[in-house]
Amino acid sequence: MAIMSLLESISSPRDLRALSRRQLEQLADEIRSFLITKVSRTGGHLGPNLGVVELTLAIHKVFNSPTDPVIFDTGHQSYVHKIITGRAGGFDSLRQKGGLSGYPEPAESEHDWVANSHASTSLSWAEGLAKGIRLRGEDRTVVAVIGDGALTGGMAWEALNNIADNNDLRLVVIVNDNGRSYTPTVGGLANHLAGLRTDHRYEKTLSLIKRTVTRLPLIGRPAYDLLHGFKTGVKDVLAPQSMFSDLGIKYTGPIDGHDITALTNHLEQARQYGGPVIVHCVTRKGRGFQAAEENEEDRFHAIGKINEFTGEPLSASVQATWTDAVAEAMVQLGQRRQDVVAITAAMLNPVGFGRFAAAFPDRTFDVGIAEQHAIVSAAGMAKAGLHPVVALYATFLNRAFDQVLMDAALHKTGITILLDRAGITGSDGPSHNGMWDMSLMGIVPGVQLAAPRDQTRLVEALDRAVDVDDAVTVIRYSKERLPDEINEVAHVGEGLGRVDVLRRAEGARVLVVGYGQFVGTALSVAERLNDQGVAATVVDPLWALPVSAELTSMASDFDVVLTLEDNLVEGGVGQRLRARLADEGAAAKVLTFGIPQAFLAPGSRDEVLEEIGLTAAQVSMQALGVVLNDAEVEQHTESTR
Ligand SMILES: Cc1ncc(C[n+]2csc(CCOP(=O)(O)OP(=O)(O)O)c2C)c(N)n1
Repeated sequence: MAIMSLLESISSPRDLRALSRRQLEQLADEIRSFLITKVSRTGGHLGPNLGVVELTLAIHKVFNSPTDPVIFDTGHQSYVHKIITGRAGGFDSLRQKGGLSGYPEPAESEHDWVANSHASTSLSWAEGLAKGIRLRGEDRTVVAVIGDGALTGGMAWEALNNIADNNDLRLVVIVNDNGRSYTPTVGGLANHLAGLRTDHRYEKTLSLIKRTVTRLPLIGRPAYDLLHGFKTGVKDVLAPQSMFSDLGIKYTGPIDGHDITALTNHLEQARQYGGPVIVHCVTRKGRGFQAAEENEEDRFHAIGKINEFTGEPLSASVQATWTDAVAEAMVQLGQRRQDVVAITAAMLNPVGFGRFAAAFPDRTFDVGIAEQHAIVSAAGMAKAGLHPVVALYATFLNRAFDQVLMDAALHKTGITILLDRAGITGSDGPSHNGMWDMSLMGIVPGVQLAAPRDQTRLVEALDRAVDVDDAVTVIRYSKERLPDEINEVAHVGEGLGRVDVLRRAEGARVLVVGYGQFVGTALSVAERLNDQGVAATVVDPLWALPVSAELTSMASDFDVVLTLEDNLVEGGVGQRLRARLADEGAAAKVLTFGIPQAFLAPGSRDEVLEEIGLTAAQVSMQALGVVLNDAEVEQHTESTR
């Protein structure tokens, strides 16, 4: 009982102020136990949060949130911040419908300034806030916490470029350096941070200098200038100076990110400096949880439900995922085709490229959290005679839209983009649903997009994609389990125009069009309609984009066409098909079922689908109303527009 007493006494950052160093250390221990117990039951980003316990305590001890805005880059490591800002009670419902968000969420607390989750935006947010605060003449400091992984994203460097030019911005940038993104962070920046971290001669000399400096009665700018002078003096002989200093931004570190005293001292100095300061903290991802610490590759970046003592997954699934199927297909492809290369943006294992990397290390490129670069780099490799396959989570393609459009597509480069986690993903909240990709890709000239319904169709699509050397091919698939094989009973057309008939009903007036993960739903809708005496045929256009002449011609033979998609209705197959049918003067009425243009609240995938009316039961009920009562057709069509 007594062991939880400190944590229970914390309901706001103010409560930290009176705590001694020993009490803060005890609180850190309690928070770690709390996190392990709670997150092992709900799933979530355990490792990153275990790494920032002391850091977050020190931030809230030194700064005055929410007056001083604290921005966590990506936001997956904001659990400790949530605990300290009065939300410990919400952890039983973490990432669940109506529960605590897995990311910062302004609707939850005034201490959350930004609802982020796509990486590398924190420094731009912080720089903007700091400029606003400066112009309004307010006495506030902005704090941004950015990981070494997020620092590989280009936006972070765009922000630093601007920060370096504004030496009176009240901004403290904390680099949370654990050497890891999902897996170890790669690239020149990672090497540079590692150099700073590991050069012991430099560290020793610096600590001597710092001890001397902190003994001097100097704070703020004079202390920094003195320290900087010393560091510049020793840099050439001892170790590379931080590239941040070279940019003209004050830099301090590396600091032990688990030493609360060192952290609070450095942060206090940075606060008093009155200009932008980078505080480089070295932390250990997964710290304090043995199972995580022993997992060198990943350190429990994101977990499902686990045993809180052993770290073993509670429900080890035996059913394969789409990602597993991609992993398998890529290895086979790599053996057959020497020109195929794999590109990942810091997510080698999550996108299933680990096996390809093991088999073909020279042909695998992890570019860091750099989706834009990934696409243009792929275009460059294609021009050099390779066939790059870039795998991203569908939501992160949003960032690279211009690069797909103006670099890859305009230049007619043969690249393949694999979009994992397409469609509703659910518990990561509005930003992680893969619901924009098709609508965006649909306006890019020349793009061909497949949404396979099973493993056979996935492999076929991939084989075809790597044969295309003058256009961008996109293949999207769900986070869900890989469905069993679904064979066609007939098909029309070939190649891009092929449409598989999955269920044929004699005399049917209704056509159900489904693709990808929604083929199962489409079949179930048809069955339900059939049970109500309405015959329906089901087809799968294997290549969802562009909408083919074959699909259009087929649809024109029906009175009512239902399109079902795990993508926005806006810009989806249904809307495009409706437009094509209208152009051709066909009478078929198209009812479009898909994701509404809205930011969807977190929940499980099933809960979200229910919420937006996309379960088979809901779709068939709606469709039935329309089919049985023609007058409702117009109304329904309007409401889904
Ligand atoms: C634009 C974008 N791409 C990819 C991701 C997926 N992602 C989430 S966290 C993460 C790694 C972040 O590493 P780091 O910033 O070092 O934080 P750590 O988890 O190590 O504390 C990645 C790649 C993302 N959130 N946003």
